[in-house]
Amino acid sequence: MSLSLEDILASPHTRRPVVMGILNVTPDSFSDGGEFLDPAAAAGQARRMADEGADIIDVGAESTRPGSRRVTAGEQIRRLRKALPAAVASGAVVSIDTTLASVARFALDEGAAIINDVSAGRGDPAMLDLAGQRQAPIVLMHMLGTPKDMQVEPRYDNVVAEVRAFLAERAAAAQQAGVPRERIIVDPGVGFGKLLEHNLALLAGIGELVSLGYALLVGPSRKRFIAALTGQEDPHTRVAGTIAACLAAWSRGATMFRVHDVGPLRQALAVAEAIGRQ
Ligand code: HH2
Repeated sequence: MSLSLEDILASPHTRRPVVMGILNVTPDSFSDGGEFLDPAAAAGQARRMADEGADIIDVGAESTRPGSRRVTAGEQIRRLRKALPAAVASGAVVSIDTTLASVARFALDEGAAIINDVSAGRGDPAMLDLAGQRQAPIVLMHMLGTPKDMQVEPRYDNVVAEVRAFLAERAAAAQQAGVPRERIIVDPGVGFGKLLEHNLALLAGIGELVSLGYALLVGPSRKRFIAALTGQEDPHTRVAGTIAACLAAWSRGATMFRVHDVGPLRQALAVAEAIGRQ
């Protein structure tokens, strides 16, 4: 059984791991672009991920891979029209992966419950106000620059301290806009303006981000840093590396995991959780 929204938000206290399955209705996502653009394929994938144990289905209609092009609100909504009801019908809680308030509003009206904003409310001045008005839980993610330029020489003096300060500031802005503290989820943004050393430092330093007191989500799924460590050039073959990153984050206090491969992570978490209970 997938968790309810309230159970999901309580995960930092209960330590029940929350798995967010990725549904990209895009032609150009880095690992699954074009696979689920067709409405029947999207519906099948939503059902499959829910069956495999996804608590949340994260539906996105714009790729944020390095160098990707922006997609207008109208085009995102067109892509979401069939995929969103299919995700809602899967029985899992649905989140909308967008930086545009008009797209998030459409998704909330269609049954989505969570906003996943990789710009942490900086992409659209109306986003945090929308989350506040609707009392919608919101994921605030760290990104250095924009998807267009984020991988061009990212630099930090202390990546963990800088990401921590950023997330604290954005969470305060969300609360200012009326989002209750317990409805804020923070995310270090693996791969968003980060070199290998930055991604590893952030995963190792998750405990310092957890100490902010918000639910913590990580999204290492199939990302490039795994290829840098293992030589796996095909993103579909990065499942084991994804699981290793999630378990490392879990052991340091993260409770929410955004992945493409729900079944394998669920199995790994079941074992890690059982050992942790001893
Ligand atoms: N990563 C991606 C997209 N959205 N949201 C959060 N909160 N955290 C992440 O790490 C994150 C995210 C990128 O991955 P993907 O959706 O697989 O690719 P694309 O952006 O190319 O669609």
